Amino acid sequence: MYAFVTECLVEDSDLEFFLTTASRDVISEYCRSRWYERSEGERCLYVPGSPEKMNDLFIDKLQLDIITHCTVSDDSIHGGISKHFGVPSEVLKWDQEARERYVEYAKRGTQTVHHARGMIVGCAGAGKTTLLKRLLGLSEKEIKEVKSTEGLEVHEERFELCDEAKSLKVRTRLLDHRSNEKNETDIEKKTLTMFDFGGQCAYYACHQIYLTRRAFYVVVVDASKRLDQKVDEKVCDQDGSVFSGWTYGDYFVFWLKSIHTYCGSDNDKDPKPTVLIVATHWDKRNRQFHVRIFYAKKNII
Ligand SMILES: Nc1nc2c(ncn2[C@@H]2O[C@H](COP(=O)(O)OP(=O)(O)O)[C@@H](O)[C@H]2O)c(=O)[nH]1
Ligand SMILES: [Mg+2]
Repeated sequence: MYAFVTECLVEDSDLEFFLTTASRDVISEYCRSRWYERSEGERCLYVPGSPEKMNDLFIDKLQLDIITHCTVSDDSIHGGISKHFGVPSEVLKWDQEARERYVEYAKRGTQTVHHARGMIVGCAGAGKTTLLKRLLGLSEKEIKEVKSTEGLEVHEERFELCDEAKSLKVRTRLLDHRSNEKNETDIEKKTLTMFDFGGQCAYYACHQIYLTRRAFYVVVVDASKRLDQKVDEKVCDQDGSVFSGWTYGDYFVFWLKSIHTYCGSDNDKDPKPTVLIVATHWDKRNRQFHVRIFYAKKNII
């Protein structure tokens, strides 16, 4: 069989015929995508990446099982698999066991949920938590009681996106996670979870774990401060850390760079993360602020 596969399938049309008519088991056993690195003695027939139709036939034949097939170690086929099944490309980078679990669940049936994630980042004291509380519609009195954020606060599915009004609505009835109860209308809703990152340097290392391409970012910056001004030690204890002596501008650049480093993609076709810059303390703003921020931003992205 192997001799037939490698010696008789010379033309594209032969391969196309083979991919269309051979059994799934045979294709699974012999076929691999173009840049797959075979192990010693492994017998394989390479399916060319172009014309695209060949890869599509290969993927279509194996169906969801291609996600757990060894050919996934070649990332040149990831785009095709993602497109075919709507599988996020991250899944294809998971280890074998995790991909097997994914396929097992996917075979049981899938359901589309619309859920977005927003990350509020920036220097300690910039006004991140205050901004979030305002979005949550809290009173001025409640906002004034805001305590400094320790670590990370997750406001799970607290907002709902209203398509018609193109606005956000604060959700009053939240899900009961203990019973994991989600009814049909809950599933249809487009919800938003916000992550409020504590600005203290001590947490910075673990923040990076949460940075994901599948989120939008709000970088908060205090407009009352000059970007070349050193951050107040009382607000952010940097002593003895790599952040020692950092300015407000350094933090701003740090966050923009972190987002682009951890949330960018090797593939140029993937959308870039959306970043909103919010200037707080506008009531006490520094007159030069907008000009400075423009230049700081220009130098990095
Ligand atoms: N004047 C003024 N004070 C603000 C504004 N936003 C936040 N603050 C104050 O700045 C301090 C730090 O705010 P907080 O939201 O805890 O900052 P975070 O560390 O970035 O979460 C608090 O005392 C807030 O009341 C603003 O727009 N104007
Ligand atoms: Mg905070």
